[in-house]
Amino acid sequence: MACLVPVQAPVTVLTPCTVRTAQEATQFAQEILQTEKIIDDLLKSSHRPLASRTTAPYGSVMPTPTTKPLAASFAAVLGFSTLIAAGPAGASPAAATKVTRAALDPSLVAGRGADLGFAEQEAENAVTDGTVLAPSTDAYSLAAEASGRSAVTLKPGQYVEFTLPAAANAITVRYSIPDAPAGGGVTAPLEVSVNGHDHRSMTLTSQYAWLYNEYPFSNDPAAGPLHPDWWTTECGCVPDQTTPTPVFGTPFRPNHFYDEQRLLLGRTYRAGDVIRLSAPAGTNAATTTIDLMDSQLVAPPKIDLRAANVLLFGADPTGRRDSAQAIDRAIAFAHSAHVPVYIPPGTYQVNRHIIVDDVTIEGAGNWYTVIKGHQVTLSSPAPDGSVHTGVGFYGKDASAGGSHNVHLSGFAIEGDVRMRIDTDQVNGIGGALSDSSIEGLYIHHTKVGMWLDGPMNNLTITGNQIADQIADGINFHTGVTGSVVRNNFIRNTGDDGLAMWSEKTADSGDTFDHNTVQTPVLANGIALYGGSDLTVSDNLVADPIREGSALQIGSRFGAVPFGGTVNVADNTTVRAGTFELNWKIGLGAIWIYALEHSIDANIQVTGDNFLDNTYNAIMMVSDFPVKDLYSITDVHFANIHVDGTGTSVVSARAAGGATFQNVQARNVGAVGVNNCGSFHFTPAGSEFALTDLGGNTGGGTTGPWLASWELPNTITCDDRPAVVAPPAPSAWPAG
Ligand SMILES: [Ca+2]
Repeated sequence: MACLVPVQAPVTVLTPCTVRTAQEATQFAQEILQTEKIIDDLLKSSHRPLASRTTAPYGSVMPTPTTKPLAASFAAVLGFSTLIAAGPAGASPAAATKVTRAALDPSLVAGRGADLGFAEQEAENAVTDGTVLAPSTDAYSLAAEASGRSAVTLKPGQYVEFTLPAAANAITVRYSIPDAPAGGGVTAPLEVSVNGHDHRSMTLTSQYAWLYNEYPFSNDPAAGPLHPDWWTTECGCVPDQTTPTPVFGTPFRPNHFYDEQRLLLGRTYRAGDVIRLSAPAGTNAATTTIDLMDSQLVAPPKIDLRAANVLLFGADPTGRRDSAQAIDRAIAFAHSAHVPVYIPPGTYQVNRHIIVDDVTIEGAGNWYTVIKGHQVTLSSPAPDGSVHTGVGFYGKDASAGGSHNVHLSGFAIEGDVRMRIDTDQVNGIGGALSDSSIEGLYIHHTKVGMWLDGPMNNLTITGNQIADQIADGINFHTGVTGSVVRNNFIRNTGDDGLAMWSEKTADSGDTFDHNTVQTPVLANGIALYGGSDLTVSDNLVADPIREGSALQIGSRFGAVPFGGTVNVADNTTVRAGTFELNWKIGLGAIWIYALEHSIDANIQVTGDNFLDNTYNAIMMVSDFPVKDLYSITDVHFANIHVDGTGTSVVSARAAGGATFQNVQARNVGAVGVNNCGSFHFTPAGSEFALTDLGGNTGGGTTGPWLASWELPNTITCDDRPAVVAPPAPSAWPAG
């Protein structure tokens, strides 16, 4: 146990009650100093000595009870104050490599999506002697999974370099290197230099990339189809009922090619400084593909001297010893002492769930405090069906009452999940968390970043980054109510980026607001599966790749029907409206899908911008076998810009109807409305009616998108109209 011990007025710090002897005190001090050493290692990857560091160790006497001296010294170490690194002598700052958001000019997405303080620069806009990949949206290709649908491939000895747009002390590199010949991934070096010096090396990995085959996917590039008894789109057949048995090339359906890695640069560089990423001549990776680089100025580590410091309870910040029990002890103490738990900078090994209830856990910031685990195979399956466990912070199960008043902030969770097993609870955050908050985490290499199993109420998720997941980014599953997901950045999920899944019990009163979701390699950017009174607002969704689109409102997966009002307001999507590989038709950037029930809730789609749609902007569809069972009604589109469609603005393949007001379109590649209704093609027209409420202007090669001749229900059904690639999106004239 630990106590609040006044060390020296006016400072009070927590020290362990068990520290009673000089020997124990010395041991404690050594552990603290060891942490300091780790912090140093974190911060001094540059060659500059840390002469400026003048701080006392954690937990020792500080001049004042504030965190200023220590924070200030970290600031100095990081170069926040006067220690800005010098640029090339006599050189004026170079023009910065173009800064983008989701590969778009930021002015096109102002006020939408997340702002987490980093600047995105696409490799395809940078200086390189490598090969720029031709843009493509074809699934199973490096280009399609890249941000902006392009990247740069380096051979050994080649480079790509980015001119910083603003001062930065940290970068994130999104990259892909090949798999091992038999699967399982490889590691390979990437050299990083600034202005031709300050060389350092990153170790890239493909151990968390490269999935193959059919759901739930495989790490084996040589395997034949996992489900020869399933209808398979590549042959348009059921393989094991087909003679001769079709043979599929290998690797079969390779995907999930990319990974990202973060690097603290150890000092602050200036706008105009040039960061070069090089595939060294001797690299074992035949190709190193760089998609983009994010750069930012990371704040100094946060310090909380009044909290229960996990080091006092035996946690090992070097990552060598397992720290799970120590963190448990700190939580137990914090719970009884009514103080937060603090996890200082370092890497902490945790290979199981940390159960949280009525506790606040804060790290020093997600660049400094890393909770990292390896996947563990259980000797026998857990009651929940898991056959593995791994690092994660879990509320209690809803059936046990769930957890309440949990507040997690400022740390990273680095998992070790390489395969999708849907019964495994190997998520970054899990369980039921009511009246709780999750803020400022970085979650990487888990199955799902945050998988919440309700019923539960009032969770706020803000300012988190979730990357390189095997499945979803965040999923509100079953009876999650009154909860908000705001200002989060989600990239490279293996399933939906953000989802509300009302399986059996409705999610209601929830909001996804101001999030950015990029490159989900499967499924949708943002998906609502059933539920009531839901809001999806001011999000930015880019580059969905297959079997999904940017926004889906879907009655499927055993979800309860939609109810109340569903608001989809002021979102921007780009390069969505993908090709559906099973149906072999193009989708819409927003995809409303009645598969298991009719959709008759009040759905308001207002203020959204659908940009550079590969196929359609808007699709309403019921699957063919249920087209006479379910319809889509009470959907209303207003104040929308559609800039570029490969095919139509609206594709209707269901019974029902929708209203349109001030839906302005340009660069439309096919007939404005592709109306099939429910495929009876009677003289009365399509079973889907469009209502023109005025202001629906613009169009493309075929004239106005919503021409009077199309109303209310003219059949214009065409499964596969020619695709006209639209021009790049541009600013919409004012007014
Ligand atoms: Ca890119």
